[in-house]
Amino acid sequence: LVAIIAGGTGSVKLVRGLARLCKPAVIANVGDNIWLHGLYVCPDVDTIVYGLADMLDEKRGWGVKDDTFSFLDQMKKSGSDAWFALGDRDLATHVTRTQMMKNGKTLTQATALIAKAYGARAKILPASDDEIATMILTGSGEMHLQKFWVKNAGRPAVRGVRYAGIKKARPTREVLDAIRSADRIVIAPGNPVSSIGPTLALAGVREALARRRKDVVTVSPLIGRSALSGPAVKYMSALGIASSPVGIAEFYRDVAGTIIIDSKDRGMATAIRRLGIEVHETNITMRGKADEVRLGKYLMRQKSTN
Ligand code: FO1
Repeated sequence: LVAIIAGGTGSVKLVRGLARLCKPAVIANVGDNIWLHGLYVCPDVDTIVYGLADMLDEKRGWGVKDDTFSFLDQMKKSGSDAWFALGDRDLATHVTRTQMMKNGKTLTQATALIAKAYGARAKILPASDDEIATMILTGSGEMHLQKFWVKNAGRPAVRGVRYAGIKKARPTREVLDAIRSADRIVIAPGNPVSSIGPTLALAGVREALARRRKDVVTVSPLIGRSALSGPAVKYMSALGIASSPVGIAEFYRDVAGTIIIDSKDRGMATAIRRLGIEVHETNITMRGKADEVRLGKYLMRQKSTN
C-alpha cells in the first residue's frame, strides 16, 4: 500500500501518476473546506476525486471540466454575494455530500460514496471528519483561506496562519491506519502551510509519520526561490519558513527521510543533507500524464537509509 498526503491542485498530478501504478490511499486536506449557501464545499477532496475520475478541469486545476456557471450567475442576480465560483456540475457534488452528511454520514463515508459513483481509481480519505478551517491573519483582520485567496485575490499582506478547530479535531481511524500500514508514504508537492500543514497538525499525525520516517518521501513543491505559483511564499514567510527547497526540507525534517528536489536545485542538496534528510534530484515538473507516471515510478524506488 502507498499512502499519499495530498492537498488539491498542487498534488493531484502526482496522485494521478501513482494511481496508475498502484491503488493508493490518498489522505486529503480538509483545511480549505468551507460552508457556502448552506452547502459543505471541500475543494481539495473534490480536486482529488475529480482528478482520479478524469473529470477535473485541467486548465484551472479545480472544478469539473466543461462545467457551466448558470447557478452562479443566477445567485448573483438574486442578490447573493456569490464570490466562490461553484460550477453547475460541481454543485451536484456539494448538494449530494451535504445531504449525505445531514443524514448522518461522516465526510469519510460521503467521500467514499461520491468517489465510487464518479469512478475515482483510489481510496480517498479526508484527513479528518471534524471541521477545521485554515484562517489567514491579514492587516485587515482574520479571514478564511478561501476568502483571502478567492474573494480578496490573495492581495492582503499575510501576518499569520492558523488552523481553527485543530485542537478538538482528530484524524480519522482510516488515516492513522493508512499511515501505520503503508509500505511507502508520499507527501505530495502541495503548499506546506495550507495543503499539507492542516493534516500534519491533527493530533498524532506528525508523530505517526515520524515513526515511519524512513518510508516517508516528499517532493518539493518549489523549484528555486522564485518560480512559485499561488500563495505559498506569502504563507511560508508568515510562518518563518524559507521559501526554497531547503525551507521545505526543514519543515518536513522530522517526518520525511527523503526529499526529491528538481535537478535545477542540485546546488541546495548539501544544505538539505546537513538537515539529516536524504536528497534525490530529478525533473519534478509534471506537464502531462507521462510525466506524472514517470515521477510516480521514481518515487516508488526511493527509500531512506538513514
Ligand atoms: N479558486 C479560485 O481561485 N476561484 C474560485 O472561484 C474557485 C472556486 C472553486 C470551486 C470549487 C473548488 O473545488 C475549488 C475552487 N477554487 C477556486 C479553488 C480553491 O479555492 C483553492 O485553489 C483550493 O482550495 C486550494 O487547494
